[in-house]
Amino acid sequence: MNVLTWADLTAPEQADALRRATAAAGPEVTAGVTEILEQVRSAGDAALRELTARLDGAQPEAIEVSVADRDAAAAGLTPALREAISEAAGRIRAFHEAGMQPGYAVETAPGVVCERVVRPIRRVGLYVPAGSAPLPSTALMLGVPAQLAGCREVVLCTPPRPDGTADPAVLTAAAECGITRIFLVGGAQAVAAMAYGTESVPACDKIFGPGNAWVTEAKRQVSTAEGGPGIDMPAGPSEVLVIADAGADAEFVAADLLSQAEHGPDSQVILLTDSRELAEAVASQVEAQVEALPRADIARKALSASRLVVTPDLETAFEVSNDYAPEHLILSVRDPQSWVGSVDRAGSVFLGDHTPETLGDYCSGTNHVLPTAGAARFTGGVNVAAFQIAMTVQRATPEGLAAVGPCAVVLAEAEQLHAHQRAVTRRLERLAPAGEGR
Ligand code: HSO
Ligand code: ZN
Repeated sequence: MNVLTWADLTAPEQADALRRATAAAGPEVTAGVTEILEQVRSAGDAALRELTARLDGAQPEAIEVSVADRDAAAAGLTPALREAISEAAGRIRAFHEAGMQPGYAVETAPGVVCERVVRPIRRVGLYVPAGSAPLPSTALMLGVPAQLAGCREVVLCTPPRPDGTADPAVLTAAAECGITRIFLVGGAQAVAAMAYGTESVPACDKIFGPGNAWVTEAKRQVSTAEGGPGIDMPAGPSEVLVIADAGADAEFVAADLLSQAEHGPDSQVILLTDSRELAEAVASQVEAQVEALPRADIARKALSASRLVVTPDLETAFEVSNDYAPEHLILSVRDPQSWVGSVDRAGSVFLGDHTPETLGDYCSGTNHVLPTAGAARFTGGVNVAAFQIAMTVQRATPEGLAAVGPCAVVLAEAEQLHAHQRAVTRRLERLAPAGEGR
């Protein structure tokens, strides 16, 4: 890993140092996805069976997992894993529940009450990937807030294993969140099934979850089609940015960088530090630690595009980080709490030497479905509100109409929308017929 010196870089070189590998799908993925969507839309379950056999090399007995099979899955797990799933779910539930926004009502003028009422999205589709490894934690991160929101129907799609069955830990996590409708479908075909519906998979109103380029492109295509479902957010390759000072522990920083690098060859890994010694120590720690990882090959690929950058001071490091808007930001600095005010763009922030990203990935309580590719400029991660619709309700009494109606009349006049205007004036006239004053 080579170390860059921020102050020595020209502006274009600095921009280059922050550039992400493009998350946009290439033309073959775009066209391939369009074809899969079309196939599923026209042939339904038959298309799902054919695509699953061809792309996943699996032939599940049935597309849907029975609740009995779901419940039997937990028996195949070690007690430690069973307990970890429910322990993590408990903390994710506690954190997400505390963040739920109740409705509210405001009397904006005498006799005019405006309310916000919250309704669950009726049917949501959760995608739980299993590409290079099944991710039961993702089932919890999506299933818990869906359950708290009160979604009437929660559908979960996950790719089958080569023997045609589902990963038992994913099934157990789904059971933990009360999910009963689980389908053995992966990739773009899963997104197509949840968007359009097939004989067995119900069409969903909103589709959530991370996935590879095919899944991401499929979400993009179905959500931009007329009448298509909503989606959570663009979920590109995962990212971590660490800001470290001279007092940071190089061994821990390297371990955090590697935990991100092992996700995939396109994972984005960045270290910003005001200490050259620390940057060099981290570089050699990474070399030493990567050897022992079972996923060393994947991590090495990601590391080849990683950046270790020495900034003139920590303030510059925070500016650079805010420009980059990372999915995960780790502050390995002394008194990290005092730096939180300097962060205004990041998906999830981890403070100090004892808060590895891994805690947030699994079990501290926060969500791990977070904005990547710079989307932290305008959104946070998945939360209960993402599974809800905020609807407004209002009611005016005759006095209320008399109080605010004239304001609408003037604005409607300015917009030359006379039907709008008359919807108010006709009523006002009834309240105070002409000749009765006013
Ligand atoms: N770091 C990933 C989430 C994850 N890590 C799942 C382990 N399992 C994206 O935020
Ligand atoms: Zn992770």
